[in-house]
Amino acid sequence: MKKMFLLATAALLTACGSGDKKPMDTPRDRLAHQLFAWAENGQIAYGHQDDLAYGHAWCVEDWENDPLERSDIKAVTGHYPAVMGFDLGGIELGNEANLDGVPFGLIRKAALKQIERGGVVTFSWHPRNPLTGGDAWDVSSNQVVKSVLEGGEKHDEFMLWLQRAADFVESLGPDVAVIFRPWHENTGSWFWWGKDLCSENEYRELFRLTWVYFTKKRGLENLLWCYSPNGPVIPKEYMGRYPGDEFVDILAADFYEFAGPEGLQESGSRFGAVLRDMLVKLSAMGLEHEKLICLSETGMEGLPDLHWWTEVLYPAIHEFPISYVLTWRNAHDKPGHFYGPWEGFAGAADFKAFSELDSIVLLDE
Ligand code: BMA
Repeated sequence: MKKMFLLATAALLTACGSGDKKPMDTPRDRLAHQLFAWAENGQIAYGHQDDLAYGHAWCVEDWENDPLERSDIKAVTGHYPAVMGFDLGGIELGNEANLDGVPFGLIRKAALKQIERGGVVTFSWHPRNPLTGGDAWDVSSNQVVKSVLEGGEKHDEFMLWLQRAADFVESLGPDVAVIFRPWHENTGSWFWWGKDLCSENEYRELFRLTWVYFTKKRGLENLLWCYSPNGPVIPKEYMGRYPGDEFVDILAADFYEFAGPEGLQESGSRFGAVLRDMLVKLSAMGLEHEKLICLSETGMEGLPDLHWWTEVLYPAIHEFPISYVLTWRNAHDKPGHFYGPWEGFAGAADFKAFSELDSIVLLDE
């Protein structure tokens, strides 16, 4: 599976370097190549959300003067994660800080620091609900997506939201490329752009509108666009909302383990089986569409299974050509809300063992 996928993906990379530019000419080509190289070498990069901004028991306070050297992952392993995620929720309103209180100035500085250290950055976005004024999880109306599309009552306001998000991405400068992963978990129905809240066509239009604005209107060519519905993956459903090959560079999925009443062992093996099945389907779709693939979000809140990394996650993912796997944030203000290890956590040794496996990549420093 790994080999077939890589042959097809090589064609994608050739395409990235086509036209009048030489291959690997642009920051975007180099980012695509980095992701491809990991998969080609049988490696999976490890990613962590908000890693440089805060951890389980700390938070950057004076970001302008902070060297951004703290990281829960580095404290446990001696290395920074190879991939870091940050969220743009709140940028659409012109807020100073995102929905989790992380200043956008800090997000910009942390993203640039991560890239300077040789790592990769991915942005998700939990924007407010433009029709009701609620948050991203406000699913009280199924008219929201429709309202922001061309001709809809919120279209003009929504274009201003896109403008503010694009301004932020542009402020990173022309020399860096990042992964952008808007409108995620869209095969579930917990965000206003979710499955029961808009038609397949409306969703595709939302994604394309965003792509066209960033890429064509603003000329922001330094993005790799990631399409990441939630698992389990049902190809017909996954592809039913797929915006199209022209608008997407990475096929991904978000999928979490929730400990059920059946006990950790059972829940881990159930999760592992569904995850493997998802990755089989994602690999096949990646092959067919000549796209990179990744596990864009995963984890188990609070890691009650102290051997989750080596006994559940790794066995489920290691045979698949995913470029990276990202686990969600270690909230500093909600003690049980963490998905990565931290210094002093009972399961830290298991993460360290996972991070030392040949195929798992963290940064050198
Ligand atoms: C969710 C939780 C929330 C957070 C949101 C956006 O999964 O972590 O606390 O606000 O992501 O980061």
